[in-house]
Parts: sequence; structure tokens; C-alpha cells
Amino acid sequence: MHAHIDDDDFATALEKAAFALRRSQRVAVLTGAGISAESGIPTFRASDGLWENHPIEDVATPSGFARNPELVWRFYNARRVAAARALPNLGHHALVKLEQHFAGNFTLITQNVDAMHTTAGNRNVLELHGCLRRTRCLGCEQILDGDLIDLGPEPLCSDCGGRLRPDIVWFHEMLPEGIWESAAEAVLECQTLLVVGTSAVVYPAAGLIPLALDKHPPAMVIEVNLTKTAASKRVDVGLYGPAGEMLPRLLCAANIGVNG
Ligand code: BV8
Repeated sequence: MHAHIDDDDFATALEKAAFALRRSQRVAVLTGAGISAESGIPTFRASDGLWENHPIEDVATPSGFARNPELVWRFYNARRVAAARALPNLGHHALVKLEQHFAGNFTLITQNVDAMHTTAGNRNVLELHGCLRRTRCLGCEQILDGDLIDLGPEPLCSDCGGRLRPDIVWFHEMLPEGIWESAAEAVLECQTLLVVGTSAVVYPAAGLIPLALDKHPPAMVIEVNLTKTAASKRVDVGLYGPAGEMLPRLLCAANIGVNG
């Protein structure tokens, strides 16, 4: 069942999604760049494979970094500064309320690297693709967690003088040790998977959706997205509109978080 805000199936879809949340013991959420769009952070696949005018190959792959580290640091410094200025939106805040309601039975799995979920107040967050806050030293391998500031064109490790790279999972790189297993475990244990703001084309993250649908018993998969996606034909319920509007409406329909 797929519903857009303006069509009359919307109320039915909203009730079906709310019912699923109400009767779930454990909930997992998968978010993508779309949940941060209303905070002014550009989504990943806005147009023709460019990302803020850079080919993905040049700015989000190990070979791109090896070829031109200064370009990659310009790209990531700009995103660090943009993320520092951005404020969590109503969609982020709704997911904090959802975690407060489900307490220890809630896992937020994000593809985003903008730290907005933790800034908003979510606690159990699995950052599949790393985080803009962190850098990793290619010399001593230590991971530095700092403020979202511009680190300059060629930041070096204060301990060993080695070159720093963003602690981000680039294309053709493996996810951090253990994080995939934790995300898959959360999905296998949930009764409802909420998928918010992702085009569902990047793997292995997008593989969490069929994992939820194909397990026994299957989880109820609710998609909240501005538009239909690669996952839309498989999900149980689709609520199509801005996450900042749809998520609060979903929580309200499920009577979650309405008491402050
Ligand atoms: C891996 C970090 C194993 C960067 C990211 C060939 C060789 C090797 C691998 C591959 C290959 N071919 C394919 C692969 C696998 C590859 C992959 O999936 N490629 C895709 C593009 C086909 N995956 C990998 O490489 C992964 N690693 O496979 O390792 C391996 C290792 C070695 C050799 C072989 C295999 C690593 C993937 C991680 C890449 N890093 N991010 C950074 O962020 O700086 S992924 C990048 O895409 C972002 O993190 C982003 O989050 C993610 C997914 O994109 P979305 O979040 O979905 O964003 P998008 O813009 O696409 O969609 C936004 C949606 O929101 C839209 O639908 C829009 O309608 C909606 N929206 C907009 N506004 C709103 C909204 N919704 C609601 N409200 C709104 N207001």
C-alpha cells in the first residue's frame, strides 16, 4: 500500500503503519540522506551522479583520495562545516521520541555521516558509513573524534605526523568491523523496520530491507520518503512526503511521544 499525503489512501496507510508500531516489541530504523534534507544538508543523489559538482569517484573513493587528497579534504571540510551549522529537523526529533518510547528495544541504523541523529539526541545509533566528526590517521591508525571544523587542505596527525583521512566508508571499502553484524541483528530481531529518506541503492545498507522482509516471521517494513524508491515495490506501507512532516504524523497516529 503506497500513499501520498494528498491521496485518500493516506489515512489508511498511516493507520496500518501506526498499528504496526503499536504492536511491535522491537523497532529498527534505517535512514539515508533524505532525513537531513530539511536541515539543509544536500542529499547524495540529487542529480546525475555528481555530488556537489564532484564525480563520486573523485571524492568518495580511496583512489580519489590517493589521486587528490586536497580535493577530497576540500569536499569533506565543506560538509563538516555545513553539518556543524545544520540543526536537526522534526524528522530527527521524531526518531528521538521513538527511541524514548521503545527504550532498549530500538536501533537506529544510519547511512548518513552528518552526526545529526546523535546531535538530536538518539543514543543507539549505528553509523554504517562512519561520521564526519571523526578522522583516521594513515600512520598510527588512531581515530580522532573532534568538532566539525575545517581541518585545512592536508591535516596531519598530532601524534605521529601521519596523513589524516576522513573516518568515512568510501565506495569499494568495507564497513567498519562488526557494525554490519549489529545492524543485521537489529533488523532480524525487529517486528517493524522504518526506512526513512533513502533511495535504497547503496549496498550492503539497502540489503537490510530484504533481510527484514524475507525473515520468518517477516517484519513490517514502512517506507517514509519524498518519492518512490528502488525498495517501494516490496515495502508493506509507503508514506510519501517530507520526513519532517510524515514522521511526526506517524508517531501521532501511533499515540507515541504525544505526552512530551
Ligand atoms: C562495499 C560515505 C564491499 C561517503 C557512502 C563495484 C565494486 C565494489 C563495490 C561495488 C561495486 N558495485 C556496487 C558496489 C557496492 C557499492 C554500492 O552499493 N554502490 C552503489 C552506488 C551501486 N557499495 C560499496 O562500495 C560499499 N562497500 O560494498 O564493500 C566491497 C569492498 C571492496 C570491493 C568489493 C566490495 C560501501 C558503500 C558506502 C559508500 N559510502 N557514504 C559520504 O557520505 O561522504 S554511501 C552514500 O550513499 C551516502 O552515505 C548516502 O547516505 C548513501 C545512500 O544514499 P542515500 O542516503 O539513499 O541518499 P540518496 O540521495 O541516494 O537518496 C535520498 C532519498 O531521500 C531520495 O530517495 C529522496 O527522494 C529522499 N528525500 C529527499 N528529501 C527528503 C527525502 N525523503 C524524506 N524527506 C525529505 N525531505
